Amino acid sequence: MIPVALTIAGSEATGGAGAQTDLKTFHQLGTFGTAALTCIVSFDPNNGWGHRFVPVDPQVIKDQVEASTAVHDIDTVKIGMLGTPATIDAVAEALDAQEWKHVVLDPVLICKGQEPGAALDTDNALKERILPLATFVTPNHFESMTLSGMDAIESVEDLKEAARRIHESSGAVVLAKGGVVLPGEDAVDVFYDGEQMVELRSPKVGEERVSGAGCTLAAAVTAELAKGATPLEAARTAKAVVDSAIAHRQGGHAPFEAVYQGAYAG
Ligand code: PXL
Repeated sequence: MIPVALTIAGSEATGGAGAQTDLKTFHQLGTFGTAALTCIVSFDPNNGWGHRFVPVDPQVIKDQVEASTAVHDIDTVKIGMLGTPATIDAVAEALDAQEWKHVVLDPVLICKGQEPGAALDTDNALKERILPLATFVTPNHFESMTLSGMDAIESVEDLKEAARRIHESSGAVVLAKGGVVLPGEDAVDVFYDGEQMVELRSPKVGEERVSGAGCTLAAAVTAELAKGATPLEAARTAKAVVDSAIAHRQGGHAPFEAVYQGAYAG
């Protein structure tokens, strides 16, 4: 049997991020991908490519998880963009319906195009309801500050401190991403599982963020865990997948480029 991985994530129609990215990554890494959509994001080409955001009905989210887990034996799930407190409740309830070996959380906190007030509610609900269920969490620079309560993360040492704090509060394995935000020639991610603190480094590919890099990283971790890798092995492979996906990125008519996973050979 091909290992199965489920993503619970938003649709981003252009194929650069969200569930589309997760499924491509799952496929490239030899897993059978399934998806439950939480929301539909459509960039607006006539309004600065802002996010038009429509939540999926909470019951429909639960129905999708029920269908996917009824057809397949799934013990590994990735959580991506959720978007509203009602969505978060639905996903927490859906996850409660069975045991999971791995719950990989990409803690997408603020999505452009949302009301700041609504986003704060969403952040708090994510921390209260989903973070405690996570076994592996992949915060970016901004999310690491929010989840650790640190005011600034300016060095790899700061990032390690954030990873420690997030692990202590959640119990999850943490892969904190420095990305292009931290200074230096390398993109540095920090892995911490409560015992090992490991720096994962690779040369930065340009200084611009590429759409979908975070989704790809968490999806690749998910696929590798579904295949039986250890968390550290999964993190190392995921970093290599993201490096390849950024190197082979795809441009278009939007001012940002998008990752492409299809060139990763493993
Ligand atoms: O990259 C974060 C992200 C995740 N999920 C969806 C998105 C985005 C960013 O646009 O649209 C659905």
